Amino acid sequence: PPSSLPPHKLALLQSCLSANALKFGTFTLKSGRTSPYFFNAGLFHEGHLLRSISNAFAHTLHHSELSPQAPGAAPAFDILFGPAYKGIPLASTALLKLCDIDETRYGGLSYSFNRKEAKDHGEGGNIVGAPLAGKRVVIIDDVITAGTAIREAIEIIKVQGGELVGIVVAFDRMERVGDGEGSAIGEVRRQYGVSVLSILSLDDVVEFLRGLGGEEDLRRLQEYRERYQARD
Ligand code: OMP
Repeated sequence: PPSSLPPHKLALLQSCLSANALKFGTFTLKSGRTSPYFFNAGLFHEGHLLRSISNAFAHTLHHSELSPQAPGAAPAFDILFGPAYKGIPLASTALLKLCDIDETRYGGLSYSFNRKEAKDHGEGGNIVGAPLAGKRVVIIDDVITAGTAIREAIEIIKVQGGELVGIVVAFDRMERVGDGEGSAIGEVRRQYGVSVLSILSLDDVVEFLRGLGGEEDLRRLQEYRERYQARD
């Protein structure tokens, strides 16, 4: 049967396959788990792929509670923060796409990112783009597995005096953290009380493969999901 995924998810999944950003095989994750698939957002470097992923981020934000659509309502965030390195093009191009959607609404918002190496000369500071102090910040990042990378970004925002209001990731692997039952996204949501959104998830990939008829990959993904899926 054809998959029932919404168009913006299908479009990004098609781009993932054309960029080879979604690979099936045997991979070792940062967490130490052995995974039958891997999502590599660094491969969205061709213009049409960057357009596709930035569209998907902008669409997700624009249709979320972070951007209430009531007449006269303004976005609930000031800055898109893209953690170095992979978050940098994602946050900056997502903002550009938002601006294309509605310049009046999004034209005055900013992006920023951290430097990986501390800078002790020149303009100083380790944030490039808009300073975070006193601003409502949304993190834009590639993948969430155990949530380690996201927690590092949250710490940077805190140290800079920003207020975390949301997180959008391209891919939610929907995994349990360690031996617990909760998902990485669920735990961050509960701990910080902010919306954590994703464009694609493991469930979407399973659904997509079902439509394509990729038997062996599908079986391995379902096994993995059975083993590591969180209950939230
Ligand atoms: P956590 O820090 O465990 O949430 O893992 C997220 C990071 O793992 C990403 O920022 C990537 O560096 C890497 N990763 C991927 O890029 N794609 C995957 O499919 C899985 C991982 C991973 O190692 O878990």
